[in-house]
Amino acid sequence: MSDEGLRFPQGFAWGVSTASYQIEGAVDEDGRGTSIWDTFSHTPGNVVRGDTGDVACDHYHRYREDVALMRDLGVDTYRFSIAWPRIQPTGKGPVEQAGLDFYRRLVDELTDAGIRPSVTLYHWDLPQPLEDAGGWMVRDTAERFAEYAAAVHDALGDGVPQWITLNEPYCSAFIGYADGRHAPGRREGHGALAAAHHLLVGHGLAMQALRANRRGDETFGITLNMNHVLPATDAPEDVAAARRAELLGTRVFSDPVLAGRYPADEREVWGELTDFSFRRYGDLDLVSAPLDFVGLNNYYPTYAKDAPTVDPDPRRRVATDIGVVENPPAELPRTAMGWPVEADGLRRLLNWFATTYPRLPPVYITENGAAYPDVAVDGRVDDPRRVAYLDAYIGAVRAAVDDGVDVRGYYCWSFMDNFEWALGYSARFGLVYVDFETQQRIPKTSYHWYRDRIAAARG
Ligand code: IFM
Repeated sequence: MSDEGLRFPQGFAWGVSTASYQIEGAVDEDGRGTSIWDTFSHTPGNVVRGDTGDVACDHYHRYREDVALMRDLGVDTYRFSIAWPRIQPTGKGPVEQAGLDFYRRLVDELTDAGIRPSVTLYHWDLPQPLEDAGGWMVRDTAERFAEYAAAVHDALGDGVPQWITLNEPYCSAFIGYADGRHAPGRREGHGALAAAHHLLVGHGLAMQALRANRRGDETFGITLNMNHVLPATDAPEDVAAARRAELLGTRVFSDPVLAGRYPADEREVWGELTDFSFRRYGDLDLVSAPLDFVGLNNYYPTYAKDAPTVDPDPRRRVATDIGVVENPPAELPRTAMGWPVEADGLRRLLNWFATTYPRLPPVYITENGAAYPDVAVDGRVDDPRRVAYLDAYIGAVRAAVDDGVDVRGYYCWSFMDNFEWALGYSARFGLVYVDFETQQRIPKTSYHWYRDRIAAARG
């Protein structure tokens, strides 16, 4: 490709992403409380090989080495999350200064390295005492979240230009409270929809608190995970299945936040499970207050096929059991997660996003990347499939920018291999390989490639 074809608009932000429980370790240090992921991962049968985040990448102690690697990578920005139980060990009440001090050291280290911090306030590590009191199924958790958000912003607001309230509320609500494959591991029907709503209320309340205390030119937003959805075939039942998949995977969150409406078809799909009585007058205004940006996490497209619901009895059916299976074209390659690789899906998604929501604020791709079974040989890790994946997806972002979508930045998931939730350490997404026995970091071929790609994009 010509040099011109590789360029991105001036000021486009290049970054890498991680999340607290996936990398930090040090779960018992400096007054940190227990999160739902500590409990979940320590419960036999929940995580592959019984892995936990107890040590993870030991980033809590090695953050200086990690920031030095980011500096050499040449990124503009680093997206990380704050562990709520480090700040409020029980999820409410006074803050734990030692926890805040860690993040202050990290923010300072990044700033000294010329890297802008981007903070996600909630990337799934809910304090366990809040879960014991009902978790996201109860509204009180949303109120506690806003208090916590305000406390973190008070302490770090002067050093952090970008703030994200929630990461992927879909996963918190539906994988956590419907499928039960993620913490807190519950299988609720009605409850998962209430959890989805309370997460959005938490976002709205936190936005209010953050905006009220804006220090300068910080920007505030939310990150949603979304796939572009197509029917697997032209059959009318698959077209209808695609609409349901889009509702569950995307519009449950994006319609209230970006259009100030609840999805029109939600009652048709879930009316038997819930009367939506957990919603209060005024919630939509709260949830849809303007954002400075929206973060979008995308890895693959969804090809939806109609299928019978797993449980024919609506009283037992979980909210994700909507009669859809994923059925991508067989010719698409897959990552180690089994996810189909099709970069054009990201371009389609960005165009769909901009067309569906005319009030769409600037977009950041806050996560995109791929897991492959990397191995270290003689101190080197060669990962050509990740390079090809990133090359194609970054190309798709550039194409969407050319289409007129206002995309302002791209964060690769992930900076380094880490604890991939229920898959433990078995799925590697990093640009940097981590030997979990020795904690040695080895920049992969993709790390060097990304450094060069960023330089070419800047021109
Ligand atoms: O590792 C996760 C991350 O925590 C949230 N988004 C998807 C990633 C890959 O599964």
